[in-house]
Amino acid sequence: MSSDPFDEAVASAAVLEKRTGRRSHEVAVVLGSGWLPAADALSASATGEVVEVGFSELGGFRSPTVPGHSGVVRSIECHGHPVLVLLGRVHLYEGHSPATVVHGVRAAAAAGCRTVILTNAAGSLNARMRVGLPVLIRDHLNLTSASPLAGPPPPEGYAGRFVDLTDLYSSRLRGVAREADPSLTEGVYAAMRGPHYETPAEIAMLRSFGADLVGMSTALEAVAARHVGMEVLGLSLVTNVAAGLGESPVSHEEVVAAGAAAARSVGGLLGDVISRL
Ligand code: 8IG
Repeated sequence: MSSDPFDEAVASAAVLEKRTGRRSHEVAVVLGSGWLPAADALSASATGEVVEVGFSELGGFRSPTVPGHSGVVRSIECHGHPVLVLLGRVHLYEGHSPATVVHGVRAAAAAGCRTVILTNAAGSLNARMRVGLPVLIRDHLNLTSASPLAGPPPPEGYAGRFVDLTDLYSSRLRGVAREADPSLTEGVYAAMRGPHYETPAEIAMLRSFGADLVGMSTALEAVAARHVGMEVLGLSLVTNVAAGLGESPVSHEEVVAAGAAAARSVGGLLGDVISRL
């Protein structure tokens, strides 16, 4: 296989076309920890055939090692839109390169998607953003020290590496999401490398930086999506209060449980947003 990540994405998209029988997809949804039950709620509302393809069949994908992340891509028809649902992602903290972390987003773009909905579970630094609530990402702080655009310049036919990130989390799409749910609030997402959670001092620092949410994903995928011209919507599900702000230590089990509890409502939200695209 070619070692160029953009070529690998095109190769994955070709397999997707063959296996799903759908020539092109319009929307990609990347599901983070806790969002798996929401994907099932979304798939249940799909019309037409639901096709699943394992990451291992697609080339360029790696199998997730985190509970709550399966490794399949689902192709569904949702409110007339062909949608690729990526169930599970991989993270820098699993030892992967930035290029591997964003492979799914680049493959979705190569498969025709012009819109990507990036979901994640996050800790909250803002008392208004309570456990169980979905929050729109308004902007991010990429504190991972990594970029999917580091390395050789992108090949011929792609934008250059110096990508503008103004309005990265599309204000238009945030407006669409608020039409679906007017109670949605917006916040700034701080992306950390992890996998350890923060110290209370680090959380105090992030608050002073203007962060409302903290997690270990999404930022690199958003940058890669913008680079290939996709419009990005980011949705965090608050699953814990950040370190030092709540009564209990942070645990991954609490993340998965909060996701399961919110599954139906956030699954409905995804479908509602897609129906308005
Ligand atoms: I869910 O509190 C989730 N992911 N870094 N800190 C970091 N990542 C997270 C947290 C958190 N909660």
